Amino acid sequence: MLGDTICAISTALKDGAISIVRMSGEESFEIVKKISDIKKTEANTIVYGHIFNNGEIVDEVLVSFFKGPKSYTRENMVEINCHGGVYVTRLILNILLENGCRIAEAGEFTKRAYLNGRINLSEADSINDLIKAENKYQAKSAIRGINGSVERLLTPIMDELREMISRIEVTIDYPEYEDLEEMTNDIIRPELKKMIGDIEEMIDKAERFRVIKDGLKTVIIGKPNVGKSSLLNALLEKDKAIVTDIAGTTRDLVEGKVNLKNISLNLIDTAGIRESDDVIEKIGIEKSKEALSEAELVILVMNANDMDKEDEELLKLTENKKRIIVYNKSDIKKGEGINISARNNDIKELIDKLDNDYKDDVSLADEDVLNNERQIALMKNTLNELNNCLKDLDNVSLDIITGSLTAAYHYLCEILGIEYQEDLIDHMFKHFCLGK
Ligand SMILES: Nc1nc2c(ncn2[C@@H]2O[C@H](COP(=O)(O)OP(=O)(O)O)[C@@H](O)[C@H]2O)c(=O)[nH]1
Ligand SMILES: [Mg+2]
Repeated sequence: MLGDTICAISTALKDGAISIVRMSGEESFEIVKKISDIKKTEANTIVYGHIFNNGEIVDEVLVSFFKGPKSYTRENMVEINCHGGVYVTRLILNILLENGCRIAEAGEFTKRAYLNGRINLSEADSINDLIKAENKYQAKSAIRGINGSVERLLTPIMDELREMISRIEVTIDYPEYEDLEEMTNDIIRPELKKMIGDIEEMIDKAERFRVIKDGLKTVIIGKPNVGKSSLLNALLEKDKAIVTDIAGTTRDLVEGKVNLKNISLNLIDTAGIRESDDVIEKIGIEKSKEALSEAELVILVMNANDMDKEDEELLKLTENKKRIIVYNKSDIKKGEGINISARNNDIKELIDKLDNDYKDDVSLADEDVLNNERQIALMKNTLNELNNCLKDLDNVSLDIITGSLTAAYHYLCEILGIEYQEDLIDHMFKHFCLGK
């Protein structure tokens, strides 16, 4: 238990049928008794009653009582269902504050759930992800996360790693100990390689799924007048960017989001890249190059009837990027590859290509995958440590190897937010007790 009793309005603060004001902490049942005519505060019941302020009825409410540890935070919790007006809801919150509650910080209920050991850190991440989810993939992966997907994913690797560390430790500290096979580089190397392979796959899946969930940062590039803005408009199905036959019309970046069947694109239309003396256009071209460097996908637009040196340069500029080359103005002339006519909204070949390229990744929604940047970054740290280990295996002593392995293990614990030392020590202790 963390001491004080906290409260907050848990529903959106606008007019609605009902609002929920929540409390968590030792005092929460007592506080309800102080401010209402409810005297029975039994666990797992919903009680009808009235809240009072200076002897006057403020609202007619339904109050749910959750007795810790069987509650969201593992503490005693109360949820007051009141009428949904903003005024009444705020008034009830104020009455709670005047009667011994403290206003909760953002996320504090979930933080208590974590600190009291009901959920791990990755599950807390997922609760936040679910609240913020904007599409079915984000929601699906968040729900899996709340139900322990990351722990399921990490447990086998953590078990292997822990086993490896403790076996090496025993080899170092008890060379005479014969029940356990002595650890040598020839035993460690293949195990390490397997772990590295598993982790690489995990990171790769997480990154591919992140694109499915959050959309792909896509930049439309091409020389002036090839039809970039027309393509943006066709994809967005509305006239967002200005289209003219004057080269250099688009000077600012124009953005929009489009949801295809399998993938969402966070689209940016750019100023056509070319040599220019116009001051404003030049700034636009700089911005285009910047957007290009950050892009996860480039759609390079060209016209088959008008290919020249500028197109060659753009092909070169984008050669190390993931890109799709499209020939626009196919009504005039077709090119070798994907043909579209943006002005006529004939962009099916491009859409099919995009949906097809990402169709396999969609099924990742039904697998356990790392959920967010924090987890992916920590997983990359783990990978780094293990790669170092593998590299140094023949050159350094076993205790230095255990140092790297322990660091790798530490990062995995950090993903789940668990105390790594205790966990490791427990495990090693078990080994030491074998027959001793
Ligand atoms: N014939 C033809 N003209 C097009 C097509 N797409 C765009 N245009 C025209 O090409 C000119 C330049 O288009 P715009 O989208 O502004 O090109 P941007 O400079 O690359 O953004 C405009 O006059 C468009 O109407 C197309 O598919 N076919
Ligand atoms: Mg344009």
